[in-house]
Amino acid sequence: MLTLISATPSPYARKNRIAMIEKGIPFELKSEIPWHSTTETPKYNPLEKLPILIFNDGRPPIYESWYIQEYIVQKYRGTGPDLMPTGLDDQLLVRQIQVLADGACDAMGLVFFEDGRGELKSQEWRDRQMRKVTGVLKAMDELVKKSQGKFLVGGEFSVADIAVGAMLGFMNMVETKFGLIRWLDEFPDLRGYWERLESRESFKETQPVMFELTEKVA
Ligand SMILES: N[C@@H](CCC(=O)N[C@@H](CS)C(=O)NCC(=O)O)C(=O)O
Repeated sequence: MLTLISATPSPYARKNRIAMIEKGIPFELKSEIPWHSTTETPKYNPLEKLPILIFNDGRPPIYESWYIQEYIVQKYRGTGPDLMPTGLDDQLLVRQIQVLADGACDAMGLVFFEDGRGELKSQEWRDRQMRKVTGVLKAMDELVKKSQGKFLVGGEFSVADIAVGAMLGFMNMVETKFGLIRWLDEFPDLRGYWERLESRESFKETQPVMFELTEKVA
């Protein structure tokens, strides 16, 4: 049995959860708050970040969400859907899309922490991060328009769709819960694509839920 260390709002861990559900790989979910003192993340990942995939047979744990996706795709080829197109150019495009989706989540995470810095907050820094988020949303909207109602790469559902869907689910949570961004009405095509993804069982089972940081980050 595999164990995934996850956090309930994490778009990164959600990608891995969705991939394993889509492929029918059984795993145990362990939800943590990686900034709290009780977190086990430093025990497994020197970067102290989740998601982390733990094996029960002595293999070392692996971390970094795109890398875990790669592991799942390569090691579980033949189990469930491939989640990766066959041609090299398409595969490279999938990885490029993953970079953008993760980067948008990274930038939004930085906005959160910047907003928590009180008088030390830099508006310029915050604007810079938000520009990245909207830049990625625009780029994804263009890709969706090109894909003409299908999936993003090669017409097949892949880890690129999972990355973009998890990123948009995170942005939706940020919009509805905190009002930090408005994208739902600004990108109707992107919204339609995201809503189609959210209707999949794997997306329904992994809805992001915000947690409360009750400890000072140390
Ligand atoms: N690039 C990493 C980002 C993971 C990440 O930022 N995870 C957050 C939780 S959603 C975390 O563990 N943060 C703790 C920290 O930054 O120290 C990935 O894709 O796995």
